[in-house]
Amino acid sequence: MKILLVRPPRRDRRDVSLAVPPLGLAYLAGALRDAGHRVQLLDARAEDVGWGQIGGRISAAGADLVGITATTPVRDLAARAAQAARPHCRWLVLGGPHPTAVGAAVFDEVPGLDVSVQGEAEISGPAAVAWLADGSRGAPPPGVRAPGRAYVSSAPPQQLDRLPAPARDLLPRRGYRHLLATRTPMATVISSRGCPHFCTFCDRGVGGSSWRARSAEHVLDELEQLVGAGVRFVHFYDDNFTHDPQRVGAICEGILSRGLDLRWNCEARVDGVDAHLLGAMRRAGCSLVAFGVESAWAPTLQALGKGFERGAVELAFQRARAAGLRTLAYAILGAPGEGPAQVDATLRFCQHLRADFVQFSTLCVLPGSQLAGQAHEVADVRSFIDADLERAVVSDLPPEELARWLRRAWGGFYLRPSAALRLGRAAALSGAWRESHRVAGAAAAWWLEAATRT
Ligand code: B12
Ligand code: SF4
Repeated sequence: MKILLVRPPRRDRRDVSLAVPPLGLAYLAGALRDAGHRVQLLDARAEDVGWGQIGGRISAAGADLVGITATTPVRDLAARAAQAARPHCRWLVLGGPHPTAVGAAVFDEVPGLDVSVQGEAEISGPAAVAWLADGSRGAPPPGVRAPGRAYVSSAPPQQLDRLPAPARDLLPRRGYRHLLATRTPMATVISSRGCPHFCTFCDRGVGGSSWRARSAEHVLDELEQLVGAGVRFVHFYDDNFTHDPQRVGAICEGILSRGLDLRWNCEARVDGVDAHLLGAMRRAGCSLVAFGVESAWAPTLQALGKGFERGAVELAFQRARAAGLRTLAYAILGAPGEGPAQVDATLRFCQHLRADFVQFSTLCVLPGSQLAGQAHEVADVRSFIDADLERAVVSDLPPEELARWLRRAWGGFYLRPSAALRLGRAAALSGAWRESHRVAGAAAAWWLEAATRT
């Protein structure tokens, strides 16, 4: 069968985020190709394909089946892409975190779908295609949801080393950038899936709560292939990269013993690293670790289910700095229960940590997260990096005031000469400077809008 996998276009010019490779679609493409299908991948975001052109591009692919990926903040864009695709294909399929989180409701949100695939799709994706091609006879396979039919969930693959490799050859050659990549070209890698922790804002619907890892050897083989193909920087997007420190240690040793000329970043929990591991990571080319800091206020950390205290955050940042690593802190401002004093404390905490970069957000409710089950007032507060996303924000602070704090947070951190220089250097090294006029424009527009509202 001829299959086209699609990441929908950007909403509009307000979306200034850099595009990183849609690795989930690449994994799915690899599995579909292994099952004997002819697969194409259209990453409209990276290729700058707009809403005016998407229908034409889909039609030109001549696919029997079109598969679209969706996260919740862009679910309406998936619906729009589905509408554009419907006249040009026989079967229309949706997959990704959003359909996984909302179940049968997706058929009302995205009209015209034949099926949605829930969870990881390397096994259920090809099974869905076979079921459709066979006339949709009998019950849909596990993990595949069809309108009006009974649904049976699928178990996520356990032996990750046996999964087909992501079909990166189907991705566009240009268009991918990560602001914190210190070299180009960059790639993303997922070396493990799932996370056993229970942060209340996190939707682990796709990866699940059991941590599954690829072996160090398997990861190293992928890194070696990437380096062979000219890649010089990798961002590990695992939910919990350092969950097994021994495995990370083996990856680090392998990078050195195989002589891989690679720099890389990863995401980690503050309680998942120690000085020894951070030192090994640094020696193996790690340049930055991103940590979820969230808040300086203990009751917020507890309410968010983080499972660590402020002291653990301080220790992790100290150790990372001592190992020569740069750090990114993810901070959440104005979670329920927080007033101005607590938000201000978090801003001061980020400076006290001497984080090299901070990403300030508000607390958003995602379907599939524990927060979604709790009653709350929802507001509409966005910063310039997520101005285009549909997001439900919860806070006890009035929206105007939360917006003011967000503005103060970004400005207070990045308008310091040292941080501004760091940001400029990051933009230059990562190639993001090419898009900096768009980001700067969006930041200025957001700033002005917030200023005129207050
Ligand atoms: C890398 C990443 C990003 C990247 C880019 C994402 C991308 N897809 O290109 C960046 C940094 C830009 C990003 C941004 C954001 N992200 Co993000 N991100 C991730 C992360 C860490 C890894 C994604 C990944 O590669 N996973 C591994 C692959 C194997 O899984 P997958 O992508 O889900 O794909 C599998 C299945 O979903 C399925 N599938 C996917 N697409 C399709 C399509 C079809 C047709 C089929 C059949 C199947 C299918 O098959 C794939 C293979 O098994 C995930 C967490 C996670 N562990 O997945 C969060 C995650 C996807 N992000 C999330 C969120 C909320 C955001 C932000 C809103 C963050 C913010 N600012 O608050 C923004 C919004 C971005 C947007 N426009 O949608 C949520 C989404 C939850 C939801 N219900 O939608 C996640 C799940 C994190 C979480 N646990 O809460 N993100
Ligand atoms: S936020 Fe990170 S640590 Fe917390 S549950 Fe999600 S993936 Fe795990």
